Amino acid sequence: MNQMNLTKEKILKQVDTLSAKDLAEYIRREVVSLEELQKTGELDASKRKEINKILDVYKKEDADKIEKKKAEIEAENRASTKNAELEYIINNNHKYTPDMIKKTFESDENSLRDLCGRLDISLDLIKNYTGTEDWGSSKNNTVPKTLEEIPTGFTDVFFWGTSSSGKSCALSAILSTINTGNPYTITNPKIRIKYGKAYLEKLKELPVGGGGGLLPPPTLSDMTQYMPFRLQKDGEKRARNISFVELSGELFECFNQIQEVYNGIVPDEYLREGHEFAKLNLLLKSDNPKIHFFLIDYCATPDIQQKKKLQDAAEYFEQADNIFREKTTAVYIILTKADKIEPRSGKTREEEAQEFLNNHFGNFVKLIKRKCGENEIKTSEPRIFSIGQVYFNRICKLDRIYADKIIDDLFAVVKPPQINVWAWLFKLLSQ
Ligand SMILES: Nc1nc2c(ncn2[C@@H]2O[C@H](COP(=O)(O)OP(=O)(O)OP(=O)(O)O)[C@@H](O)[C@H]2O)c(=O)[nH]1
Ligand SMILES: [Mg+2]
Repeated sequence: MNQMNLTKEKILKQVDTLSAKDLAEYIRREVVSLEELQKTGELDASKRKEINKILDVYKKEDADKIEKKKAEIEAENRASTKNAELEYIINNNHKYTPDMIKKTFESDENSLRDLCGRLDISLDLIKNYTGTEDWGSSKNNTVPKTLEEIPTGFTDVFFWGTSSSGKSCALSAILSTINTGNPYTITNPKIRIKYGKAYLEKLKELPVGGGGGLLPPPTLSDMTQYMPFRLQKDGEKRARNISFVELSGELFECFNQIQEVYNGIVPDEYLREGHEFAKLNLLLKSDNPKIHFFLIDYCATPDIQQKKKLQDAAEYFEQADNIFREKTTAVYIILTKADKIEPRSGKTREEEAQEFLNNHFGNFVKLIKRKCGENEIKTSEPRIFSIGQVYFNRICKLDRIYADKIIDDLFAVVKPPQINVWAWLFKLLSQ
């Protein structure tokens, strides 16, 4: 084919010499029309027929091109709608649970895979999610029922916090970090009743790294958990005996009722066996050394309720004076869900946290510090804590950095059990 750059006038002068293909091409490009060619009288019938044949092929090619383009645009639209949907879900993931996600993508595994890929979480966590996993929180054997039953030689570490403040998740992060075996070892203590064992086993399964793991479900309201275990650090000769106590969030309702309804007096029903308040009282009475972690929820809504409940608890601690006695060795205040703090420019997350605590929980923090000072109990400035990235409320990509800090605190405060030389000699001689 020649250059195909003739003007209409030139084409019309060369109708008999230009090929049918060239003429058809000029018609396709709308430089000239078939009628104009015919009017010159130079277009013979066979050439016209041939031009029409070529134009039919061109028409079909053009129609195919249009169809292809249309299909491409539709696919792009579909992808951008899907993309927008995935973006929305990612940015608002706290509004979803894993089962909602599972249902949304029931018949679209590709998008589910895409979503999990973008969040870097395991697809199986969503696919296998049932919401009814057994977390070993059967009501049997969760706490000792009498003073004699409380294992001796342990340091009891209490985790306080209103409902949903992150107690179970923090425990899971700490126990899973210990369970990595780096640089710690966790073993079962040799005690008759295996308190809270099934729950502890489940909590320590949260994977560090990889595609994330499942967080514990909300704890039943009437469920204090008592979990004794042995903790050892590489290079140390002896393990420490520790019991983690997850207190029920319901206790804070009790503190609130004591202040608001019962004029500061603990009602008899709270002291009956089986009541969460009675369980707490019993555990506080033991001779074991005690550490208390008070968890404050950065994300609690409405925050005012948490503030009120902590204030009521603080008033009760003042009056009952059974938390800051000599058996308490350390008290810490921890602001949970700190990954949700978005520091303003020039500020660190820690600074934002201090400001938040001063503005909202100043009285509570002051009271705890004062009581610790009066009783020579170890404490530190309130700290932040996070379990890592949380998706769909139940899936976590664990970041062990904050858990490691709490474990450091435990190693600093909890002493390995002393060897009783006389008991050891007696045992040796009586063998
Ligand atoms: N972003 C973020 N969310 C968290 C964190 N810790 C806990 N959560 C969320 O808070 C929810 C409640 O946490 P839990 O550990 O169950 O709270 P809890 O204090 O044990 O609650 P109850 O035992 O039911 O009173 C979890 O399901 C998570 O979705 C955290 O560090 N970061
Ligand atoms: Mg819980």
